[in-house]
Amino acid sequence: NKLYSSFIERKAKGLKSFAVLIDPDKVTPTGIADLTAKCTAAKVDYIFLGGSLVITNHLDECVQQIKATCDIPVILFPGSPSQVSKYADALFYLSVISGRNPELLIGQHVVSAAAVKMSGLEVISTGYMVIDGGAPTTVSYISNTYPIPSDKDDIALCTAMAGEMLGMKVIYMDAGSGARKPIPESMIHRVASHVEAPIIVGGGIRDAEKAYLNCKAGADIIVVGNAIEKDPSLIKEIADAVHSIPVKL
Ligand code: 1GP
Repeated sequence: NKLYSSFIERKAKGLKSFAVLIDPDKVTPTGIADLTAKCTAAKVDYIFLGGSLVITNHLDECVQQIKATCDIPVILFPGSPSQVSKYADALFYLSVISGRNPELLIGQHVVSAAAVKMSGLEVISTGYMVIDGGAPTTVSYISNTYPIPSDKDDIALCTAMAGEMLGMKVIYMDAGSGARKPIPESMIHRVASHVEAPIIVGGGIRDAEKAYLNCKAGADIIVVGNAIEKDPSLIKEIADAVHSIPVKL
């Protein structure tokens, strides 16, 4: 459990982490090399790899290219049960606990369980919470679930607590890729104050200031995809902001 242990160790020290999300559908081999060079220079902590669709069939190659060009751990963030690659370091085994779609709570897990087990990947049980991002996002459409309203901090908290008590190891709060409105700090703070599991926050984060404020509010790992695709110089800016939070003494 190397990666999960790194989450726990970093959280205990108050160290915040920055993850760059790569969508396999949106990158080329040269694009990957450019991106991983920037991630290495910026000291990015993790690379998350996945997308809601994954139209192309080159997940294995994509992971291998990332691994060949940097030492940053790659964690699969699958949008569907087919997105498993043994070349990655770990896999978020996501249960969409914000929704009431049984397929995404347990159905697809049953379908993919044998393949996941045989892959030998480190499996990180993840309570995945979709939060309303101001307009329907791909994740709310594809998952066929209602997101948690962004002003219902207590619903988010109780959902995260339930996930943690069911044994989920991390809580992933996501406004959805390209969300108009990222998750409010008040909701992150409410969840973080009563949940011990590491908290990943993403969706619609476009600048270093929001990443910093989310960390101050209690997020442990900040994930950014869309904004970085548009402006790769943000990788360094956001990484520096996330890493500027002082460690616990
Ligand atoms: C989506 O949390 C991620 O699942 C990242 O969202 O692409 O909006 O940064 P963005």
